[in-house]
Amino acid sequence: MLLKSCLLLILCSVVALSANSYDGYKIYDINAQNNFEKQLMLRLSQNADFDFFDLPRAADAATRVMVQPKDQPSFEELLRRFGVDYVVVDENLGATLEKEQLENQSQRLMAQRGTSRSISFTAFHRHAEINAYLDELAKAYPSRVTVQTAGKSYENRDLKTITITNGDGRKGKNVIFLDAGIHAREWIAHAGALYVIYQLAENFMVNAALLKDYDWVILPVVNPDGYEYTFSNSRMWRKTRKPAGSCTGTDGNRNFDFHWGEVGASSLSCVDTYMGPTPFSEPETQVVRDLLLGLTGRGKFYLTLHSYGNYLLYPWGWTSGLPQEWRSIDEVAQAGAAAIKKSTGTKYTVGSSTNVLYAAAGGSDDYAFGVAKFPISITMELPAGGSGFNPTTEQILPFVSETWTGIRAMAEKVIEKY
Ligand code: 0X9
Ligand code: ZN
Repeated sequence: MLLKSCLLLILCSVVALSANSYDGYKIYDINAQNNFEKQLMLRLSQNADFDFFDLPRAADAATRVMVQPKDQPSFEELLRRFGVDYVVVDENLGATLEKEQLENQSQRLMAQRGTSRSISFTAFHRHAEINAYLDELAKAYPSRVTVQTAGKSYENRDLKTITITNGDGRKGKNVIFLDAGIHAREWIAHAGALYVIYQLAENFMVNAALLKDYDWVILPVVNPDGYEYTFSNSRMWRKTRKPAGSCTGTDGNRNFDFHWGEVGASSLSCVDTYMGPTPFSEPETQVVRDLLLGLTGRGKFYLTLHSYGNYLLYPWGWTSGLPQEWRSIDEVAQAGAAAIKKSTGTKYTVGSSTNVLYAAAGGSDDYAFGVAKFPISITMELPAGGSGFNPTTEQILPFVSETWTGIRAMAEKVIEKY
């Protein structure tokens, strides 16, 4: 037993060391006070060396940025020279992540003991475990749950969807389509999708009303290659993993063919918001496109989970103009925000992507609304944990259950309206 846990510990630390590429990385909170300082941040955000966790916004100037050791002296010098207000919120991200990784690893192993399920809400799980969970549900509830492989990722991983029904056999019902994890590092989003699946499939009696006239189709991991890479190599990876120019990966949420590349997307392949060489250059975005188009007519609500920032965003992301039907989408999003506020007091900001966050074209939400004709299309940015993308394992359950409260309220509103 002792030997076994020692071996495990050594294995864990080897994994931790190999996965820790953030030694000495610092995270700064920048509080740009005036237009000049905001422009300075905007400029820096276009440089691939600086990782802006919450991409600089037009309205709110506070922004969080991760900087590698070699750039820190010049970065701090620049901030000082221009008198920009900043604080260091993590002095050594590598050390933080190493501790968290060991904790997650032990929670993962503990969670799997004594249960027939491959996932839990006390740890972040690997892609293989998530896919195994979907298969377990299909086996446990064959009359209500089916799992399909909708396509493959660039590295050949299965992109599995789970369809949850009430088992009454009625075909052609309206559909709520939910996905998560187009951005690899936003782990709480993947967990949020799993919690929705858990509620609908395993807590069916309580949630039966949500499945009476609607089927749910859920793709919990849009970008499995990126997700696995955040475990094995680089925790803060955002993009897909297909080689692109001299770098790797495309921002899936800039790769959809709707006003592609017009605004808020980079044509430089090393930048985190790289739009890709062509629209739908990535097999993963092709899968989402085909699922969305396959649901045109039946698909009433598209919800895509991201983190972080507590936002419920709707079209458009490519322009500050609003779609004619914005009031209906706003009503649904407001219902979600109000339900969350009531249950936990957490505040969500509701509005169009461009108006409350920033303009960024080529997103899946705009495509679902503008091309696949989903009347309600919403991006939900879950709350931050740790320095943003790394909530602790104890935060998972409170975050995802709160998220579920919001999703349930939005779904109820959609079901009432359509
Ligand atoms: O920038 C994004 O892709 C999303 N924010 S995140 O911090 N998770 O990266 C917001 C997307 C909002 N929708 C569009 N701009 N279309
Ligand atoms: Zn995201």
